[in-house]
Amino acid sequence: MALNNRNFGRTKAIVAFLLVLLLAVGLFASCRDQQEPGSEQLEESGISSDLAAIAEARGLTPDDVSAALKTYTPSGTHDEYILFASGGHAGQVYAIGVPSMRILKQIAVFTPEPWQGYGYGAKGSMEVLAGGYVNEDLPLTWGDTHHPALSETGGEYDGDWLFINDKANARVAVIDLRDFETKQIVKNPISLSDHGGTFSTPDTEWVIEGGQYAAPLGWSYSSIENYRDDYRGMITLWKFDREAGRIRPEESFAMELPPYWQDLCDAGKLVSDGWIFCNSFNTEMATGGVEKGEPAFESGASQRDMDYLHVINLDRAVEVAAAGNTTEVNGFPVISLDTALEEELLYFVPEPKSPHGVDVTPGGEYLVISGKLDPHTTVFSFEKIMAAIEAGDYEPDEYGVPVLNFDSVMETQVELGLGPLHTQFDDKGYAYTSLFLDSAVARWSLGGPYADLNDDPDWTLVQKTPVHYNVGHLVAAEGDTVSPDGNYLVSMNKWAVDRFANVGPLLPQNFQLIDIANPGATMQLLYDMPIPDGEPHYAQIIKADKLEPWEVYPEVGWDPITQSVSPHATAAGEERIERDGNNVEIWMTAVRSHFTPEHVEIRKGDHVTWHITNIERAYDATHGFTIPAYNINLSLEPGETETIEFEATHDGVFSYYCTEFCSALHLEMTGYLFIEPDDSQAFSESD
Ligand code: CUK
Ligand code: CUA
Repeated sequence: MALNNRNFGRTKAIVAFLLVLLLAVGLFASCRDQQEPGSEQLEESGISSDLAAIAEARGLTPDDVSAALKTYTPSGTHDEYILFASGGHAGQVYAIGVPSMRILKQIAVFTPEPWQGYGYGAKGSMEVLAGGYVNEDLPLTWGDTHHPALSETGGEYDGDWLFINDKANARVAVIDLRDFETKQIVKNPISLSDHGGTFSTPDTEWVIEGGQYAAPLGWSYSSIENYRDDYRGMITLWKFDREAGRIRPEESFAMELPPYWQDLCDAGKLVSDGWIFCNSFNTEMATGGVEKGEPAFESGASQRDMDYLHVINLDRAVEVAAAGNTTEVNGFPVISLDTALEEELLYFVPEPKSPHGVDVTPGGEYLVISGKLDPHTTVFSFEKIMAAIEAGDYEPDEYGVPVLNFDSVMETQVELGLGPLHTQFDDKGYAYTSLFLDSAVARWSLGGPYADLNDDPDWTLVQKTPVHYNVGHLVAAEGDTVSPDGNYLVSMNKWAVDRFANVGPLLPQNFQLIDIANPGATMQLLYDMPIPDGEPHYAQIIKADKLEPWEVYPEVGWDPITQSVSPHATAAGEERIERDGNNVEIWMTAVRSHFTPEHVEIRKGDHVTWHITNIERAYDATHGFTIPAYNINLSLEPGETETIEFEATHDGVFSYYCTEFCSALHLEMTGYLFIEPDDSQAFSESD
């Protein structure tokens, strides 16, 4: 009850605060002509407002003040949405609060991350990272994350899992949203790079990983002279096991595609559930070689007026794969192009002009595709595509793939501006398309079943708002679901140029938060957020209350990889060191403010297995653990058990300590690892 009273008092205070600020905004709006807020007007209005004085002193316009009001999130209050953004070549994922745009976490995925103890000795994370190596001899310590995909139930984000691909090395990672940690990385068995991933089917049965740059399948070699015969595109369907929280490679499969460069994909939903759509470019099959006098890719791959939208019958492909009608490539089942054609799994739709991306409307009725070199966006009707397939309204392309008649399946084209790329949707019948060359976001009205949701004419550009600069993807709240929220839009800009203080020639990217809630009003730019760490491509925004992450691990001794109690969980009083020949095994506990044991005595040449359990149950009582020189750093969240394993190759005295400032006596949370020289007469071998 006392708590409720406090909350009530707090709510009253917030309401009063907003009223004063709104008065100030109204006041500024009345002197909008001048743009510069003037103290005279403030005084004339009879409101002597400290807040207005602050706004004036800072040179804030009425728009600035309203943007501040819409984004300011007082200390202790939480954001309404969480945005999961790829970290681009940082190889990670960001979790960002919306509308505050506060970074809440950088989730380590393809790149080791010492604070989280990811890839710095913790055995589970080392194994997750190693799961994505192309080859044991070629450890990979980064990725180029592109498209995060939240798991879905019935086409709605369910807040359970997050997937993301690594374009550079063709890998897919699985992140568990109970603890926001990466649990699995799978390497694509047939391709060395990808792009059209990850996208989730409406019930997360499949995680889509489409290819991009064609190459011989199975990581093999063939000369570029053999491009048309030996180089291939692909799409991989990873089977996701929700119970286990893992991709099942043994139940997954791929499909061979012509050597066009498949770009982005999207899963059908509702009326188009069971189908997958991927755009492509370079159906010219340009092979580059500018240094040899051949046309450069940038011109060679932009000759034709049309490329091909790939329309893939997922449901039937699953049946074909399950029936074993596949060939093995690198031990992985692949539906050959011939089989795909025989089984009628693949169709093409001509799409203008150097297309990028394909976005399915919330009800699944339309596919929106923009041509980078075409000022229009093109809308295709799924119903018309099905009818054209049914009617045999197609001609085969060079590889025998049926190409549907453009005019038969096109619903409409909407002229938006220069360099249209990606599209998102709201709940009011509007679509939002990024315009790379215009550096703008276009709002346009949909038709068909969306026509009655707003008063604007169907399929019409309504408004454009400038962004800064060179927008790639944009993302709307719940924007890829069957029921977008229509609240916020984030423009993910590639360039920042002059938006922030100069920090040298490598500039941050710029996320710009835009208010799209009111269809009658201008889309309002609310906030600029620099991203100083890699180039995020795509993001998804989920309602924060759909996420139910743990505050502490459910039980003491928790292994976050198996999500169950570790066999090496150690309770207070059970700490011990055991030796078996050269194998030393240590069971340690961590609690504010000591490790037990504090002395660990071993010999050079020992093989060390070291288990540490954080026996805390208090929220946020994380301990770290590092051993100098051995490249080890762990993060032990409350309840967590971690294991490290290493060879004691160098003798000396090593102070291990807790790397999280956990308590007043954190500096005392330390101990000595004594590694005796193997020859007890010599202090150090190199002496
Ligand atoms: S791509 Cu980056 S702006 Cu990799 Cu999704 Cu379009
Ligand atoms: Cu535990 Cu610092």
